[in-house]
Amino acid sequence: MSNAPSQSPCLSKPCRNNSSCRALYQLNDFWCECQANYSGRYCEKWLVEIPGDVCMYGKGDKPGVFFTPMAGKIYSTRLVHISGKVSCTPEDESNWGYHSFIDTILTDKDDHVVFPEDQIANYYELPGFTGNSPELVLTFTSPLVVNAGQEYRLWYWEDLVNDTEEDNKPGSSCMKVIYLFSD
Ligand SMILES: [Ca+2]
Ligand SMILES: [Ca+2]
Repeated sequence: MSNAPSQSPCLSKPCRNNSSCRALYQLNDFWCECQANYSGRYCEKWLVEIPGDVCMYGKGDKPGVFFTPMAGKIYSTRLVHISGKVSCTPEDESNWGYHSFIDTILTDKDDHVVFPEDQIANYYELPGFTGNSPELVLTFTSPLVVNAGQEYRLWYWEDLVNDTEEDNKPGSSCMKVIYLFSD
């Protein structure tokens, strides 16, 4: 009898979401070649885009409201600016905040702060981004666990805490919301 062929590291089908498993026999390991928009060792994470634009106003208790399309874990939320500006004074305007500060706060439906992660409703700095960056990436230290159809809100900080919003321009900043997600 000849020896049985060595067992493929891909035999257990570790790669998910229609990705291809590439066996690394010498290391007894594998890597997963993901489809577009998938990532992670097992291609277990993918991008989920919320349908439509989400618009956050500078005042008037008008956050951008959206709903999670499915249950799972959110690793990060990418906000891509589409149009419009918010302002916290009559003179300034920006996509997300004020100069180097980010004033875009993610809350749940009860306005409890979800991001920034210290859960204090305040403006903050985000390395690599400013108030006028074309996009923001809010990365969670531990994934946010969500149900399908769960409501979230993106607030302009002054509107959330009702801090000098009277002198803000009435405009809104509209964005695409894209999650890095797994089930
Ligand atoms: Ca103001
Ligand atoms: Ca308000």
